[in-house]
This record gives sequence, structure tokens and C-alpha cells, in this order.
Amino acid sequence: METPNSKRLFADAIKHMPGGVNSPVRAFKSVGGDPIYMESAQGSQLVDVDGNEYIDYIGSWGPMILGHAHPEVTAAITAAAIKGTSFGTNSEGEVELAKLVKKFVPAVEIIRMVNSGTEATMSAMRLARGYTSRNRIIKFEGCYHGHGDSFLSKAGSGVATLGLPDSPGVTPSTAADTLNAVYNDIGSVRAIVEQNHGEIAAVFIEPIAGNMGCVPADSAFLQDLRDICTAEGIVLIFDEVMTGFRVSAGGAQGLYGTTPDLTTFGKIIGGGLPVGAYGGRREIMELIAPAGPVYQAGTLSGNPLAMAAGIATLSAIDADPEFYKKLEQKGRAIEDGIRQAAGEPLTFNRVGSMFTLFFSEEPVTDFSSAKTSDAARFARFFNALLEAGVYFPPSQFEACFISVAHSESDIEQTISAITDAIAKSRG
Ligand code: KE4
Repeated sequence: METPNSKRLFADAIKHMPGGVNSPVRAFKSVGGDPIYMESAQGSQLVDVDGNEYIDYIGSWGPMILGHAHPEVTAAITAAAIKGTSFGTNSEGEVELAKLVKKFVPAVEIIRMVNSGTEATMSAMRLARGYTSRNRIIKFEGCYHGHGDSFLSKAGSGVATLGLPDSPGVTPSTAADTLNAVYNDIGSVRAIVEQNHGEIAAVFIEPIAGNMGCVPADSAFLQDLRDICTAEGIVLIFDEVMTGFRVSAGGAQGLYGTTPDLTTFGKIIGGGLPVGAYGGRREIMELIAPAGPVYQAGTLSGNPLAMAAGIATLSAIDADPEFYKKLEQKGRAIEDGIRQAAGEPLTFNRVGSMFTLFFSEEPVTDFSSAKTSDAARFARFFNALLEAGVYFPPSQFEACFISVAHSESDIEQTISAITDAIAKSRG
């Protein structure tokens, strides 16, 4: 691919923004080369500023489950924008989106809209501490819950991609209140709970991790986690920012049948506009101001344009009884194609329309096993795919996303490109 305009723009951007980007995962730090600038997108296709076309498997890191520029979403945003972009008051869309989320996720009795997944997890953490009068939280190595101070400890996503130990700027006292367990290892959770008896406010987990690459939780592990939290009065928080409305209408909790006390959302519920949310048991959520004393606020929370985009997205999902069956068929086709193409023992994890190909010969069930992947080989694989017009996340520690707009020919072209890229990436 010739990308002179992307190179020109990045050379300019680097003078004005840290690393030339507004989010580290978009940089090509771990795969080499300069990041690509996109001009437009439609359905499964991205078009860069040099006119190159790509089949997109980032999907804006999850939100674009309908495909880019879905007409109903674009129309809803346009209609809302004509009426004003933000009122700073209540508006009808907030009520409609809240009710739509509750329709899909029964564990959510009360919900608060915010502007990002990070805001959702930060707020849920403060709420859990306020509800329990306890300070410590448990998270899992390799999981990423946004860039809130308490979560930047052994985190996944960009933190793992850049090989950052944790993050300067997080105070030792804050870091001391975050305890990391091992994903899919209930013994590691029991040990931490015993060592910190009566001190743990919440357990945060991605019920299907996407930020160490795609790593599903074992169902027995997740239920054991539920049982421990119930017995210990610990708030169990499913971070479904990525999995909410991605893996089923009811998210991961709908697939596993394990019910958290609180759930965080983002990405798909905003349809590509900035939306996050947290919700769950009424007795906990009603501690949030102004109903209760735990403070959380936001100038643009419940913004009418973002609500309109979220409503249009969830309504389109709700209107199609075959929606997740279609995504599963596309995911299965890609999985079958990759397994046939690999010709060597690589690890492929998938849940519905989210997947990761690991350049590792061993099963990937936690952060340690995810890190056995050959990152250098992934970089060669990523660039070979990009050259072939297939755009994967520029990191081994991310998930790929399929939309309902990905066609059979997209998938055939993708499998062919992956087959070649696996061969080309061999040392
Ligand atoms: P945001 O603040 O980026 O909206 O959401 C944070 C977040 C919270 N929880 C989970 C499970 C998440 O996956 C995320 C954000 N995901 C990354 C990609 N893995 C966002 C991409 C980026 O950082 O630019």
C-alpha cells in the first residue's frame, strides 16, 4: 500500500500530540511503521486518506457491530443534531436507551449513562467502595478496565502492548489498593480474599477478556467467583464495555448465566459516539447522587446525539432475531478458514464475533500464556495483512471484531490474506 498522505499527516501530528495519537493503541508501536489515517468507512470497509481500502476487523475497537455508517444510525444522529447537540438538561433519549439496555440485561435494575468505558468503571469502583465501606479491589492480570488510576496495574490493551510495567503517576497508596489475581484461577482469588479478609470492596473482571487478546473465562471459574463474592459481601462487577451486546443480546452474563451485582458498558451502546454506562442492583445503584451520597457527574452524560446513536444501534439489533446467529456463522467461517490455513500449531480463541489468533503453540487461558505469543511474528503477520487490505488491531493483545456487514466475499478474502500472512510471517 502507498500511504503518502498518512505519512504526511503523522509527521505533522507528532508535533502536536503525544506520540502523534489520541489513544496509544492506535499507534503502530508494537508492529512498526506509521499509523494509517482513515478518511471514511462504510459497512465492513475502511478507506484511508490515500484511497486504499481495507476490510476492517477493529470496528472502532468494538462499537461498529452493525458495520460503519449504518443508515439508521447516521439518520438518527443527523435528526438529533438538527434539534441541537446538547441541552445540559434531561432528554427523552436517556430514558429510552436506559430501558433498552435493561430489556437486554435483566441484572440491570438502575443504570447511569457516562461518556466512556473508563468513566463507567471508575464510577462503579467508587460506588462499590461507598456501598461496602471497603477500599481494596481485585482485578485480573491482563484485563483492562480503562485508564483510571486504580486499574493501571498489570493491565492489558495498550499497557501490555507497549510493555509498560504499570504507569508512573499512580500513587503507591492507590496502587496498594489494587490486587491482581490470575484469570481463570479461582485459587488465586481465594488466596487474595483470605489475605485481605473484610477489605475487598469489589472484584472487576472482563467475563470474556478482550484486552490480552480474546480469552474466555471458564464458566465454573466465573460461578465460583460469584459464590465467593456473595459469601464475602464483595461487589462482583462484570466489565462488559467490550462484550456487552457483542457476544449475545445479554452480553457475556447472558451467555454464561452468571449474574454480577454491577455491569459496566460502553462501545456498542453508543453506536460509535462517546457513551459508557454502569448499572445493576437497585440497592447499590441508588447510592449514586442525587439519590444517594456517592458522587458522580458529567456535562455530556446522556447527550442527545449519543443517545440517538445508541438507541438506533440497539434497536437494529433488537429488530433482527437472527442477529447473533449471523455473527456466529461469520465467526465460525473465519475460524474454520484460519484453522485450515494455519498449517502449524497456532492458538485461535473466539467467542461469537470476537477472536484472536495467537502466535503461540500453547492454549491461551490467562495473561502469562497470552504473553508466550511471538510478538515479533505477530508484527510481521499484521503488516502482511495490511498490505493485503485487511486491517487487524495493531497488537497481539487485542481482539478482532466482525460486524453483520462483513460479507461472504470479505471473509473469503480475509482467509486468503491470513493464509498468505501466516506463511510470510514465518521467521
Ligand atoms: P474507553 O474509556 O476506552 O471507552 O473504555 C475503556 C475500556 C474499559 N473496559 C474494557 C473491557 C475495554 O476494552 C475498554 C477499552 N478498550 C480499548 C481496546 N481494547 C479501547 C481502545 C483504546 O484504548 O483506544
